[in-house]
Amino acid sequence: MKILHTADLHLNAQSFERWDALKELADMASDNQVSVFVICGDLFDQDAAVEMLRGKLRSILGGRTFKTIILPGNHDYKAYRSGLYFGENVTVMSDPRQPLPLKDNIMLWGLPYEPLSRENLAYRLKEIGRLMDTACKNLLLFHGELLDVFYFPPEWGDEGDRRYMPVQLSFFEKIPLQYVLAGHFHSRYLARKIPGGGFFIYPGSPVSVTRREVGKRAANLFTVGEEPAEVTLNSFHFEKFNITLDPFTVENPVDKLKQIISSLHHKAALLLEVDGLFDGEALGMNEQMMAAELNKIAESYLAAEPVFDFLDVQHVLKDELFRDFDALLEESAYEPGIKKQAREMAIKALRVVAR
Ligand SMILES: [Mn+2]
Repeated sequence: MKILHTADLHLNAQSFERWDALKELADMASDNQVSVFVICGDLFDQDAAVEMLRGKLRSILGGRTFKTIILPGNHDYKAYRSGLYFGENVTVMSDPRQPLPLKDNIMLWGLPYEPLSRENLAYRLKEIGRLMDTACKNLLLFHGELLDVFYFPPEWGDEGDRRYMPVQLSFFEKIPLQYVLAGHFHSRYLARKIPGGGFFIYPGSPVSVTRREVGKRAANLFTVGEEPAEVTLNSFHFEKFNITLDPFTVENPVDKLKQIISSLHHKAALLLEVDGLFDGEALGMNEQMMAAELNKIAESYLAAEPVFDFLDVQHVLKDELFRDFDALLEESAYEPGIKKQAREMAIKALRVVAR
């Protein structure tokens, strides 16, 4: 039995690219003859959105050959009041003690988000574990933080510094389950083995929600009984590039930027940073021209104002003081790497006095 696993779509009324991502996932589930499509939390950006967006959701998930299972996350757990209709074949997992039996002896369990401490959560998991039949293949849907792997708040979405359903891999060790299908971790796809057997998988957000989610997005498309597997999506995402200028190479940053843009995914938005030092005379450009030129090329691909932190140091390169220093440095026996560092330090220092 095939399952497609995602989380953290953060649907709202404004961000159309997130709806496109949902559509892409649903089509992927159909094309791959998936039996179940699971969304492990934060399908909606906020509780209030659900009432407005249910109809649109039904139009994408309704009439499909697969079942869709939704787990409430920390952003939307208050929204799923009982009786809400999301479409034929769409189920919300709202009771941690009530599994959903699927074919081939597969049992789906869901732990909807609730503000639990680490200790209470460990207890809750033990309790669910006792209800599981070891003759079945048990899968748990979960939305929260895996403390073993990442403890670094920027890797989650916009969450502040609270802890959300914090677990450790060891919590699952003695529970008879084969997979923990998780959500909440946005940065990227991540799969870990649970000691004692089974996998814990974060698929990463399927569409960039914050600018920290850079690079192509992914999902987990796997067959029950086999290893989880990352699939790459063609959804909207941010791409971050940094160009560092070097006054001693002839490569023009304008050409480099053209290269970057020509290989940019059609749904990517660019975050650009250009820093370093350049020889304006050699390139025939001053700082203003450099900024204008780079802006002109990148303009229609930029997600935000580019960060330009470069300096034209042609006046230093021509200064007698620097040339004397550079000649002495050349004669010295230092490694090329050290020479390069020393040269840059000299340029930065001499900027202040060079004429
Ligand atoms: Mn979340």
